[in-house]
Amino acid sequence: MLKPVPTPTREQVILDGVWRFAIDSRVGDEPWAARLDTPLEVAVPASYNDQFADPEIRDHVGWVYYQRDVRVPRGWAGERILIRFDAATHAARVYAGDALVGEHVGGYTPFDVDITDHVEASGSFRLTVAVDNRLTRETIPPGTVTTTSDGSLSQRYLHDFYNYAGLARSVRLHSVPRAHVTDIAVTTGYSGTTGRVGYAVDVEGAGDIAVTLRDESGADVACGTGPVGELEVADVRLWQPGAAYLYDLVVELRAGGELVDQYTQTVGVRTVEVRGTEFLINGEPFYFKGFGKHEDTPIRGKGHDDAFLVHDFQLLEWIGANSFRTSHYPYAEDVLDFADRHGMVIIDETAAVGLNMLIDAGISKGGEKRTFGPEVIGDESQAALAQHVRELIARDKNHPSVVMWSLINEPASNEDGSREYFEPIVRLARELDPSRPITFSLVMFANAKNDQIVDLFDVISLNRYYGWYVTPGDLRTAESYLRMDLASWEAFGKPVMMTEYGADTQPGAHSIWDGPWTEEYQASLLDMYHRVFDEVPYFVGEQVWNFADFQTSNGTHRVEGNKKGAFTRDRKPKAGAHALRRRWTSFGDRKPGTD
Ligand code: GCB
Repeated sequence: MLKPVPTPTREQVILDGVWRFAIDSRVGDEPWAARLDTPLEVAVPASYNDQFADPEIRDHVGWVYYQRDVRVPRGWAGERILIRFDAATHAARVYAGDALVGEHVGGYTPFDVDITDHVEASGSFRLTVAVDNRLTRETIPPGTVTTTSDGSLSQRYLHDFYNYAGLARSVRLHSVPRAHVTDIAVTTGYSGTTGRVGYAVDVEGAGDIAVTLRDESGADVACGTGPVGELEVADVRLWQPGAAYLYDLVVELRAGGELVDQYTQTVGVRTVEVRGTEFLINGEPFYFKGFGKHEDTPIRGKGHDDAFLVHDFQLLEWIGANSFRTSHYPYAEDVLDFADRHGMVIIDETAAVGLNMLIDAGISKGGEKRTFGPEVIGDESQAALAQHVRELIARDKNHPSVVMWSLINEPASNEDGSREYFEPIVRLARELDPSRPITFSLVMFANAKNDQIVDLFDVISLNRYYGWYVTPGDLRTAESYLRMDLASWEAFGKPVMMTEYGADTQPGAHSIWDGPWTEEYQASLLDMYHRVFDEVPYFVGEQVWNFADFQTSNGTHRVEGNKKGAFTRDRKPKAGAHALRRRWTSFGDRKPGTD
């Protein structure tokens, strides 16, 4: 799926700004059929929840309406006219005037709505977007909606981060020529100093395809014709962690000698491979240092914000991180573009979090024991996840920064039914992208003895909370548990990494003892984990939970959100951040002690 960008044949109008807004209970039926009768306006892109000082809006369950008037540029006559939503969380219906023109389910992947037949160049139209925040057993992530005694809806879900909703990413009106390039897929490799860029171009309509590869100075380095081909790049400059290099693949569609469409796809030439117990980038063992993150900031919720993007990457560099996981959903495409340009290594995760009935709002609670089956997480959920994986790989397949797919976070992989549910998903991901390894993050109670799916994956990624949920305040016992746990995975002969470890930490809380919630405790816990990691030869990376504090749903186990951040929600370092910086700046992209 191609991101809309202006080219000699394509234009766009960014529709970000302030839109009219209403929740469903405050407007009549068919509110899209006229100007929304509402005093409220809302910022796009941003989740709507925290923008208002109104609990009925923040905690609303169901549809909300966004509306604005849109003018179509006069030069677009004869073009196809589309609207791209980078995300509508979690489902959307789009109306041009009174007409329903598109629908989408899935809150973190983009979709286009073709409105060519409903609008006219130089005309204007009323754009209404209905957005639904409900999570059910048929959605990814899952949840349950119940009707309370007063008739209002109540939402529960199994992950801990707050269920922010709305239009959290950009909305764009864009034009493409009638005959146009619909998709480009690239694969890369090299031998010696010669690079290889394979390409496959899909088009709608007739025409001849020509491609040119340009280096960063703008010089042509290779060219080809036809929809599928392979280009050789002499003296190739590789895309490396921390040292990005990007080529431009300029794709042209011509008919009768005339340019019909042009699109430029960036390309980073690099290889990724799991060999034995090593994770290799460009044939070199790579050691992941970094975090699980969230898209989460005050007021904006999950709204994408370029200033936070720039600042977060600055902090990642400051702390010596080389990677992060897009926990627990695909992030805005702008984040991956930025990572491509800055050599950040990404584990790209789906929105499949909470496929585990032993967890409630992120906490192990017992409760409903069985996760997989027709009455619980069944075929509809599996179909939704398959569709989500298709959309994720379609969007992100060309990003050199993405080195691995994380297909699930903390499923009940220790339960019967998990293999039947996940095996087809793994097969699908491998079919769609044979070039990247895949992983998933294992929950604490899925271990080397009872896990039923880990053999399907390339890398064993563990989420472990010894010293926090298990033996809090007792780092000595935690250390022995961690050592035993890591040792138990050796027999699998695969690389092992930690995708979550950490401790909630209240900034400003201090102690000379092992006191949970203090800054010293977070730093000591991290030091303890690192001591153990460095003993394990098949260990390939450490990603702390979390980069920054983030908002959660209400509950007595969280104080104003999850506080496991190395940084506060407004990006101030805790003592743990300084401890991480000392460690991570003391070695490069290889495992400590192997340089
Ligand atoms: C986990 C989850 C993560 C939670 C974290 C916690 O295992 O994957 O989403 O935020 O634990 O802090 O409890």
